[in-house]
Amino acid sequence: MLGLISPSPAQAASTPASCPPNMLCTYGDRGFRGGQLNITANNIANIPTPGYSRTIGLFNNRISSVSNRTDRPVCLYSQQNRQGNVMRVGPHENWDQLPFWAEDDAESLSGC
Ligand SMILES: [Ca+2]
Repeated sequence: MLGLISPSPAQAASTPASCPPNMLCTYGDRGFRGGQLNITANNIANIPTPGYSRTIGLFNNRISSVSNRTDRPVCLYSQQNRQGNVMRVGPHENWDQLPFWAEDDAESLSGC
């Protein structure tokens, strides 16, 4: 083999025990640690609603890892109201460390 192909964090990480089924779990630290904010799949389905981003107020620019135990993709945005850079988290993906350009940068989220 020429070179080494590293698995993405989504492939490398397994589902954290702290994240219940049908929840999107966001964490303030890498490795599913630190403060945790869970959002139900139903609430994700109800996004986008203007101002939803207030819900992650305390988590603004803090999210470092994510477990998506819902059946729908979720997008994290670097600015309020679904603006800015977009980090897509697929259904049942586990990111024990967000990409450098997305870590500590999300301010709003939605189904996508
Ligand atoms: Ca963080």
